[in-house]
Amino acid sequence: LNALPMLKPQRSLSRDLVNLDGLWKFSVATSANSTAQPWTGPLVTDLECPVPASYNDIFVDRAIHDHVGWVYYQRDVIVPKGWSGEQYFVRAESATHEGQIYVNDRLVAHHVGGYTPFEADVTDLVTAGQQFRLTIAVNNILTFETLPPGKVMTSALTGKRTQKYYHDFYNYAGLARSVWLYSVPKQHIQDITVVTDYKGNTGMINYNITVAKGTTRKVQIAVIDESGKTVAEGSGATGTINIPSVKLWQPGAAYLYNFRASIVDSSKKTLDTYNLATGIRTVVVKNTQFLINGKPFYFTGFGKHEDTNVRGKGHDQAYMVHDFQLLNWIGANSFRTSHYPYTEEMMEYADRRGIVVIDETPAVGLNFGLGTPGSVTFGPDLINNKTQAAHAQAIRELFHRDKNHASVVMWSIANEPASDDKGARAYFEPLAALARSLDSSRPITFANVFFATHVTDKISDLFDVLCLNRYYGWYTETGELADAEVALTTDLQGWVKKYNKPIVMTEYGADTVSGLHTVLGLPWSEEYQVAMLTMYHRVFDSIKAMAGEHVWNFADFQTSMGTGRVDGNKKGVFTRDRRPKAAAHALKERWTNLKKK
Ligand code: GCB
Repeated sequence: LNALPMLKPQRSLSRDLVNLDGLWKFSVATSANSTAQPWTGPLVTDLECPVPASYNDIFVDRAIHDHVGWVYYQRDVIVPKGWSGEQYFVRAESATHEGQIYVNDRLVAHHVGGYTPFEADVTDLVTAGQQFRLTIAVNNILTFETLPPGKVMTSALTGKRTQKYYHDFYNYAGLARSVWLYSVPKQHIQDITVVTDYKGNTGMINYNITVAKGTTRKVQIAVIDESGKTVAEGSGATGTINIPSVKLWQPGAAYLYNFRASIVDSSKKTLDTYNLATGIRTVVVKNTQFLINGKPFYFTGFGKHEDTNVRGKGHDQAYMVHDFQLLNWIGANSFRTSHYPYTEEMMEYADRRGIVVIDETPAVGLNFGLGTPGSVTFGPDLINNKTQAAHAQAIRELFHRDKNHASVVMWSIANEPASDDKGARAYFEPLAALARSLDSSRPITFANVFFATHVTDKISDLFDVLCLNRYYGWYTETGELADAEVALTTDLQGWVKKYNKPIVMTEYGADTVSGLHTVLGLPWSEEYQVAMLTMYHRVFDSIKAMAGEHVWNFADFQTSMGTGRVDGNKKGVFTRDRRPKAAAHALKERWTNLKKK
């Protein structure tokens, strides 16, 4: 098991951090063996790779682009001399899909799972004021023991290794998020969990704090509003803080309190402080309604991807802010982190912008039937107990990282698994139970694939909300929107009849070549994308249980090579460089009008 990392590092009066982003020395392992040990010395390479960025599209080198296996990033780091007496850590926000951190010659951390943070305590290895060689080895291999699953293939003709996988986005790899060196005092706050509620005008923050071993001093809490005023105080590692005249966190109207936890000694000296931005809101599913702060919430927005030109999945603040501007422009109130946890910066930004998030694990592609009808997905040599263990760990790590975000209103524990497969229930029942045991304050869901119908699906009763991905008019009834409308209506009515639960259409869309126009409104044209979305909306508006619509996808994005994709998936409402297709204007009109209602 990966050890769960501490709270996201931050600078406070007691904590410091050094950002390690920039150009790192970079090299690709020449053998499949991770212990080829290039880290025992300075890397011999003339390549430098930016962090954060996926490495695949950076170099004009097909061998690097297609590489299967380990790569190495290396740089020198100095521990600030003022840190003596502190405890300090190296933290990678992600290493896709497996990472190993080395301090000089020593392996200090190993982590499997490409989209969650991990860290190593390096206090005893490097003295404050000294320099060390930091190497991070990153492996991009996917197997049936990883999420997402995959399989390494070897060409019978040339022996070239390729990574096969079952999901529709490119297997970008490397250090796509920031790397940090950070310090905390010896007596420090390790973790905070907040769950919020309100009664009348009084807000409540139920909290639980864990402190480092050896912490002897008391925990104190102050809650500070956006104007800087302390509005409530408390003490003890666990409890409830009441906030009079509370300002709720609302979709589209964020309000964040600073939940400030401190460790204070007997002479009132503060040893450690952590500031947690906390929005007070409730989420409840009641019959077919999704209630935020007691009011029905209708999701409008997109399934997104972390995907841009050149940097691949590399986090980029300009794109992050611009994407949120576009969400606002188009009238969207939410998105799903399809199909993996996004960078923590984005979750914090969603908290601040009042954007609602469905937070998804990297469990995508647990479905072998998509290519070959009649095939089985769950079984000893397929998606098996080891996949399930990795899946459980992915749920633990995601929930641990994102549990305090007001923006996160629901967990999606998988995208389009073969939920009609014989083994689906045995696989998912314990995972749904685990999710509930970790967080009883948020509903859980998974995104259902079209051929696991309300008749053949075996797991939807385990979840709170029906999230459906549907492609009538695209993969089936291609170009025949009248047929598609009947099929979609019949499908939705089937779910409505069987379950008393809210339905969110978490994917619907059509590949659209930006600039392609047809007077007849045929597939691939901008006209067709508009017509298809309009048809879906007509159907949604006729079904009371509908609780939202997320178009697939926010923007065009890169996929693996194949005859069904032209330089990637073109279902974006925006192009990959974020220019609007005609559908963007149509959606803006609908969603802006929905907001007014
Ligand atoms: C889906 C998947 C998504 C794909 C999309 C498509 O059902 O969930 O990852 O990109 O279809 O465009 O085919």
